[in-house]
Order: sequence, then C-alpha cells, then structure tokens
Amino acid sequence: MIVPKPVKQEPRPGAFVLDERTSLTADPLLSEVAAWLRGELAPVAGGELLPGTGTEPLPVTGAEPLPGRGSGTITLRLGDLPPEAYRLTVGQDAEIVAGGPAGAFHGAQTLRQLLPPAAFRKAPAGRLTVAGTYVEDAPRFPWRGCVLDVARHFLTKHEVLRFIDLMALHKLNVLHFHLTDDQGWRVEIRRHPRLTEVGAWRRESQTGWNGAMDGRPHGGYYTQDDLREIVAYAARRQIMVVPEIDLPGHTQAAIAAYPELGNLDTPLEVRTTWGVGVNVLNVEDTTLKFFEDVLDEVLELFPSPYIVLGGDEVRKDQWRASPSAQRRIAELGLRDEEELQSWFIRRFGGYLAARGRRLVGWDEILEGGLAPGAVVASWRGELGAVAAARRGHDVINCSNTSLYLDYRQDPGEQEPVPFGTVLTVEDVYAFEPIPAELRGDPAAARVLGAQCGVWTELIDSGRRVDYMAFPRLAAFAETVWSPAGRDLPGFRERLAAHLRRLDAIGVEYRRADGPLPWQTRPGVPGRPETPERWQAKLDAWTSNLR
Ligand code: TNX
Repeated sequence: MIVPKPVKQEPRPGAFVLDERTSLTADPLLSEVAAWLRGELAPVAGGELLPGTGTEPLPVTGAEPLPGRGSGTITLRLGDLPPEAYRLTVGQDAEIVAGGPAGAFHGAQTLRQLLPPAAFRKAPAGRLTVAGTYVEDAPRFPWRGCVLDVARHFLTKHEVLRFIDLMALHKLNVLHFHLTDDQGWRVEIRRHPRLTEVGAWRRESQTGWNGAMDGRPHGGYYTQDDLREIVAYAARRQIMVVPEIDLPGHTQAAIAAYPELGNLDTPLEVRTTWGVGVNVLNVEDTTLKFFEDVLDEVLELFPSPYIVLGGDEVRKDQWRASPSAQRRIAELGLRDEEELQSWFIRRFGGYLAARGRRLVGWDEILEGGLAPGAVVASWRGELGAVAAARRGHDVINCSNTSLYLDYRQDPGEQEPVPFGTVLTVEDVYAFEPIPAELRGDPAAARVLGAQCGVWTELIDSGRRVDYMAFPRLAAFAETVWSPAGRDLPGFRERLAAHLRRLDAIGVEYRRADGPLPWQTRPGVPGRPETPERWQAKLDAWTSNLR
C-alpha cells in the first residue's frame, strides 16, 4: 500500500518489529540519510536507533526467522544501482540497498510507509510491525516537482518546512519556490531592502470574483538565513529548491518598493487584487542592473543549477505607451513588444548562463524565440510542452488542466471559492507527463518530468494548502514516480491506506465524506468556469503555439 506505487513489491517470510532497541547501521556515504531516518523513527520507537556493533550486516532473510521477534537492525548500503533507485528487503531485519543517498532516502520513506500509520506520529507507539516484503523501485522521471506560491499568500517558514516533509514523503524532489509576484516580494535582498520592507506587505486581499476584499493587511518574507535553512532542510530530504523571481511581469510588489523600476509617474501599491496585471518592469539599463543585483544574491542563496525567471503573462500595454521601451525596440531593431520581452528574457538567460545556471521560464518565453539551453515550464495545457520539446528545449510539464491544485476538487457548492475549472483527484491521477502528441517522437525524451502547482490567490493559509494539495498531490506523485499506465481501483486502495498516514501526520486533506470545512463564503459568489468556457480560454491563450 505504498504511495507512490513502487515498481515491484512481493511478500517475503518473517516480520520486522520497530522497538526501542532497534539499531540502524549505514554506509558512511549514507550517514545523512541515516541521521534523518533516526530523527523520524526514534520518537516513535522510543529508542535512539544507535548503530549496530557488527560491521557485517545481519543476514536479512534467514531460513526461518522468528516472526516479530524485534530488536532487529535497519541497514543502509550502497549498491550498483542508479542514484535514485533502491531495493528494500524486510524480514527479521530491514535492509535498503541504494544507488546513492537519494535512493536510500526513498527506500527509507518506503520503509516508514510499510510501518503502521502510528509511525508518522511523534510519540512512542508501542511495537510496530512490518510483514516481510521485498521492494524494487526507481522513479520514472528525474523531475518531480511542485510549485509553491508564497507570493500571493505568505506561508511561514515552519509551514514551508512541513510542506517539504510532505513532498519528500511522496518522493517528489523539486520545490519550485514562487517567491515574487504582484502581490508580494518574499525574499530578503540586502542590496535593495525596500523589496521586503515595502514589497512584502499589502493592505488587503481580494477574496472572490465579485471584487470583495477582506480589509486585512497580509504579508511576510523570508530572511536570507531562513532561505539558507529551507534550502539545506530540503537538500537533506533530497529536494532541490528552485527559486522563481518572476520577470518582467508579475512585478508590481517590486515596483511599489522602487517606483523607478516601473513605467508610470504615479506610485503604485503592492497589488491587492488577482488576475494578470498591467504593471510590468521598464527596460532601462538601471532596471536590468537592479535585477542583476537581486539575482547575484539569489544565486548565492540557491545553489540549484536551475533558476526560474517567470516570463509569464506579460501585458504589453505599458511598453506600447512608453517612449523608453519604444526607443529600446528601435535601437535593437526589434519588431515589436513581443520581441522586446524575448530580448529581456534572453538577456537574463545570458546572465545566468555566464554563472553556470540554466534559465527556466513559463511557456510564454517560447514566443519570439528562446536561447538554446533554456528549460520550458509548460503550463497552458500541453501545447507548450510539445512545441518546446520539438524545438529542442528540455520541458517540465506543468499543465494547468491536469495539475493546478488551486482549482477546486468538486463542482459542489461546499468547495472553496472556485478558480479555473474542476480537477478531481481522479483527473490528476489520469495525468500522463508525456503529452499524447509526443508519444513515439524522440522529442519525448526532452520531458524531464512534471510539476503540480499550489497557486495561492485564494489559498490563504497553511490549513487551506493542506485541503487543496491533498490528496491530489499523492495522485500526482504516482504520475511522475510510478511506471507508466494507470490502475484507478488499485490507486484508490493505496490512497485509502495512505490517508491514515496523513491523518497521523495531521494533514487536513479534503475528505470525500466530509466534513468540508471550507465553505464558499456567503456573499462571495464563485465564478465557476464551465468546461466549454474554460476550453475556449485555453484555446485563446495558446493560439500562438499551434
Ligand atoms: C496562472 S502558472 C499563473 C499564475 C496563477 C495561476 C492560477 C502561471 C505561469 N501563471 O500566476 O497563480 O494561473 O491558477
């Protein structure tokens, strides 16, 4: 009943019992994984899981091990496997053989899931037994991500760390950290302190589609120490944190802090409403330099080989009206504002490349041509993924029609204020990371994997993140980790067992049988999209990718 489903699992004789005298021995190269596993299991076992004394691991599947004798050993070993692959054998003892730390970590997560749900509590739970079993496992895709939008609604550092733990439980390995947007700037930049002094706070927030506002200030940001901690915490859990600094649109919070970055004479406030904004960066040299300063600090904080610079939903109204943008277009011999955006992104792509990093951008960066080596995060359906892969770019499939977890999970009235269309847990489970059009095409190899998205316009707290992300994130995890092909009845069974784990952790996932605590607020009508209207909108958005 492991989620995501492993490649192979079969029963074995014997049983392993976690008790206060269980020991844990690891290859020195796996000592961090061992320390992490000790940290998770020690409070439950009631012991310290000290290393065993012998250097030779105990035989795992002895002829007739006594079932449930207890005080066995957990062993983590390196073996000749790919880095993320592992083999787990459970009998009197438990042994994980892995290609590297990532594989050992995933194997350790599987071992935790094999234990009863009480293993996910933080207090001694008596003797916990695992029936003998053998698991062989490795991920289908190397990029198994989740976008976490902390710009629209701030999540405390503590909530982010908890979310990282939940991602790791599901064997996801990329946190795409959406740190900046119109509604908030969440990363401390020493050189430009007003970005957080001013840009991290807004007066109030829009609560629905009729323009209702909540009348309460909202905000917060992460200090550089917080971010270093988040990155290290994630790394220990085999998760790469990829930061996003969204440019040149989605920048009203930065412009509110430093009006000289924008195109207007009048000051702006940090944006309080949702939707694609009209305020974008200007293209002055000083603005480019400003964001190079910002990125200098961002690169220091985030060692990931990838940096996301957004590029999505850039409205061109202000550039059309701006003499300096028009001058830039003329100087560079560009055709229009679309090409100006493309130039802007290429320029920062060059900045990143010179520093050994790769640019990731949303699929709009394909418009007007893109530097080779850039990675496309395709979100408007799947056309961007197909186009990018065929043009030789690596692709991350973030299809909104399958993976946007801000969309409601049921058409019913009891759901939170709707955003977009309906996306049930079954819809997410049915997602296939390789777009249909690419099947059988060598360009399919360009699809590195996929990402689900927790966009937080209407997700205003950590509790609501739980409700929207779970259990759909578990379904997503199977689409990127488990072998191709779907088995919905099997998934339903695994999920039922998995929900007991989420219960033990204290995750407030959406329960099919209620209670549903997130009522649509009275007086805040939703704007549910009909499937037809939604499709029409998607077609319009992506017409230039066909
Ligand atoms: C589109 S994904 C956006 C986000 C919104 C999201 C809401 C992307 C590149 N742009 O800014 O939060 O839809 O579903």
